[in-house]
Amino acid sequence: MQVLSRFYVAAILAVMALVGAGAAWAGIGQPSDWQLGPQDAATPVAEDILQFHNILLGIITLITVFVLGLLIYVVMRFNARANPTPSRTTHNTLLEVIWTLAPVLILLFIAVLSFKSLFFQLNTPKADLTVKATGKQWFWSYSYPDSKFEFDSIMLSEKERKAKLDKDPKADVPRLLSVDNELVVPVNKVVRVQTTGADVIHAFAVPSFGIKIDAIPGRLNETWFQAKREGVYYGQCSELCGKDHAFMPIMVRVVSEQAFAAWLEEAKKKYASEETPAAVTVAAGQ
Ligand SMILES: [Cu+2]
Repeated sequence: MQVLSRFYVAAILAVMALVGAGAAWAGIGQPSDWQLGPQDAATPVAEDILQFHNILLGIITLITVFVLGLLIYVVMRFNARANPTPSRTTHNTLLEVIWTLAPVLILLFIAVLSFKSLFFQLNTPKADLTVKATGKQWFWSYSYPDSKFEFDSIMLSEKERKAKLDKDPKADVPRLLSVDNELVVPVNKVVRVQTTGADVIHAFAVPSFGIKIDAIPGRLNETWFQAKREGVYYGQCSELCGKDHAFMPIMVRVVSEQAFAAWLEEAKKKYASEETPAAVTVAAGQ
């Protein structure tokens, strides 16, 4: 018996250590090895979602423990040996009212919290910058409507990744997430993201920003984020869109306001000169 209880204590301690370390393991901007739970939050919306997630986790843990306790009690108290002559009682009005009302109240509480979160996510505050993400088979195009340029963002192949790593062994080029031209935005600014699809339905999702929104042909969807920390944040297309659905990652670099202004000037020149209509490229046999 003692060996068994020691085993249980060890198991409970191990689970607690895992849960406690989960926060430390959760990657910011990208998944990390042995991660438990969602990626760390980098925006107010993501923080809100994480908080909601933690509250729900508390509620379902309490309910599960309560139901398990009831089951154990019934098994111990009312088995044939402990209770040889069972009572024939049916119906208990008070009990029935309680077990109907309690779940309703719990669900109402969850509904109110989730509506609050939903409004927060869908109500874009006054935006400092607008970017438009167009999902294509199978890459993203980003445009900055205020600055009138657009560019394609294509996943790095294994060869391109290796070349980058050869040049700089410390380069942060996660497999299947790194791209050639990433979306660049300033830190602490409200960025409005408009999404649409050029061919089929895609979805623009960045876990650390708490955003996931469909990119639908013929429609303009909108979401927003306000990154609180500089850094690189990754996401993926989250709507099954064809054979290379898994290979159209999203990479967002959040930089200081000065760095963004400098990048914007450069990008205007760089992407203006690359404006070759696709038809011309095809016609030239390239
Ligand atoms: Cu897609």
